[in-house]
Amino acid sequence: MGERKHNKDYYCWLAYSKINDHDLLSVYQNLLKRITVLGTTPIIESAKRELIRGISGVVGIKPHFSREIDKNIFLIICKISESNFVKKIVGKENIKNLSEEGFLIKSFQKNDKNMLLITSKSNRGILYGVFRFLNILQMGMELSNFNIISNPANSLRMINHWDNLDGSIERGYAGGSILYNDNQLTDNIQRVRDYARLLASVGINSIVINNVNVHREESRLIGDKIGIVKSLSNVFRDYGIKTFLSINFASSVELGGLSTADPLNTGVRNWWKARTAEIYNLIPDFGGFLVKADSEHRPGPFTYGRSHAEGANMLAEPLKSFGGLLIWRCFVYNCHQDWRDYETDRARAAYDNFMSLDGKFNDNVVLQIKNGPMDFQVREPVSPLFGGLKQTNQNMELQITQEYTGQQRHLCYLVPQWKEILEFDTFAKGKGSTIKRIIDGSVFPARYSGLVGVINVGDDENWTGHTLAQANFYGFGRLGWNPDLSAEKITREWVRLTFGSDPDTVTTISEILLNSWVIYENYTSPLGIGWMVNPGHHYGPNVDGYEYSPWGTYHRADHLGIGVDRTVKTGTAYTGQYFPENALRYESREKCPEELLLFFHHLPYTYRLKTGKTLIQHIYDSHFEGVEQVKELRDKWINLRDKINPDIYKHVLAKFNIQLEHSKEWCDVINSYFYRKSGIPDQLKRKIY
Ligand code: GCW
Repeated sequence: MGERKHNKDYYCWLAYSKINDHDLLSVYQNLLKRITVLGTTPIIESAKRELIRGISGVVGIKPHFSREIDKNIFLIICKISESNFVKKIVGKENIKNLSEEGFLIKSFQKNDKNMLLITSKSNRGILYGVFRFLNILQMGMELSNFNIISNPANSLRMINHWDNLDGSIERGYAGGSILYNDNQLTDNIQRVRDYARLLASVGINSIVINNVNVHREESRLIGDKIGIVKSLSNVFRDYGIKTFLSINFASSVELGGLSTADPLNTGVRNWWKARTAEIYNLIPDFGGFLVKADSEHRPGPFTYGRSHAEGANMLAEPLKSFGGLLIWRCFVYNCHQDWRDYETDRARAAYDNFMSLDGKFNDNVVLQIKNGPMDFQVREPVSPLFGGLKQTNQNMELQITQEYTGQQRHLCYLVPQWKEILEFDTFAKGKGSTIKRIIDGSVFPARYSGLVGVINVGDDENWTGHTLAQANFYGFGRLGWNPDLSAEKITREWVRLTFGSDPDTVTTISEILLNSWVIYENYTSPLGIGWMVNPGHHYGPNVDGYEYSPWGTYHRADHLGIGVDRTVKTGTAYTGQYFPENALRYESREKCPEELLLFFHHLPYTYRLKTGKTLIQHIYDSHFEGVEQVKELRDKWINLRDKINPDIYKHVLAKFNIQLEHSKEWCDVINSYFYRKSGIPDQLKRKIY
């Protein structure tokens, strides 16, 4: 009905372009003109709408739906419980192996005819199966011999929005909020629906719709502004996505007019009980709350001399009777540090604050831990809380929005970084206790756990500012569903769905993406040191930007050396928070992985790396090299000129031009700084300002 036409990049990986192969096209047309779909729930209706969109696009016909299983219809889509016939086709073994949200795509024969079944135990699973099926069509695969069982590894696959009601987004780099405007719900609800499709297509099943920094206006989302939450949850529900809210720990004071937010105070407890009941009265399948407490000036239980377990459990209790979750962030650290203080170490903070609380949280509380101990830097070790905590539900929080990784002006494709994190072995329960197995609950049993991403979308036509940053969104979803997928596989998939199947295009764009993270690292902050950005907005180089400020993010560079001594022997003893296998590696200069060397050690500029180069020479070289590598990325892109939609081609080229300019600035600023500090010249005598 007169749906607005958008630019191509609006449709992301769901553009559903028509396939070129005529023979295949007529096979598809024949098989898909009628489809059996049983069930009439809203999620099934979404699946049907998606089938119409997808098949109309890829195959060029609009399918008709039948509500009966008929031997003349090739494709059957329904829940297992809808039909005994389907149950038989699925078979006992598959029924046992399918999880609640998983799906099965299975070829079978009936009366000598090939047929195909998409089935699941749940409506959600049907929707996920339909999206996968539409991928299969886009890839132009033959529709026979399928027996795909796909279960999500993580029960929580969650997006966090840092959107504020006024329409701004904290750390948003793609325009304003798609959810709110001027303290109201957006008037473009169709866009929210389109967004829900994108989320469901990569398996996201929950969403927090407002910033963890909950200000005055957003506090009202659990009060007189709850209507906004209800409207959004109506959209997301149809795509199998549960809606959660970030709440203000001090709401009982700011909203309820009480004099305290003490979690052990009966008045406070009753206030939350009543609030929670009212929310569920309006939104019976509401997901729960996310809380940032005692962090960066947000209120929390510390004010009242209470622990974070007491704070979290107080909120979790009333949620429990409605099946809700309480998600509590571990991003708690001292942001009033003095740079002369060499003992306080921000990296230690999450572990120091939460380890002693292991086992003290209610079973519907999930701790949300950032991937690293600092704050989404281009390179950090993995937070030692993963594996440390054994009796606590845990989520890992990743930042899809590129606060410290080029803010969607630079290309920095994060899937390789996330893969490294997920594959990291904590040794918590012997070898193989990888992060991916900790967050999916298979090392230590967890009732609820999973992967959370702070999303990178805004109201720019292409959602993510930089069109290639859509790949981070896609890749996050894919890893949440299946962390075993390789970065290469995810990348090629995304490129094919977004740019079509031309082999040269797929290979080239995949290479561009896969190399971009390390390139970004090369021309920014070396060897795990991080930061060195302009304070506040965090874009562009400023070596001492945070060096003398209270945020605890120091590099400790002087005229002799650089790096933070976090060893047990002579430093802050942060290395001791890891299990021995990792602790010993990090403790030793020689064994420490070089990309993290300065995170763990303070070293002289003359220290020799494994390449034989001195530390200072490495800094010079990697920065000059990083700039050259950006040029190479741009050249590769230019070579694709005739193969890519002209608008997207121009847009991405413009981004690469900015990236190149700004990478030069990084290179110049960093190299001049360290040349001046150390007095050691570049062996290759390149120009250093
Ligand atoms: O990285 C810091 C960001 C803040 C953010 C905070 C957090 C939402 O600079 O903007 O606040 O982390 O994760 O709470």
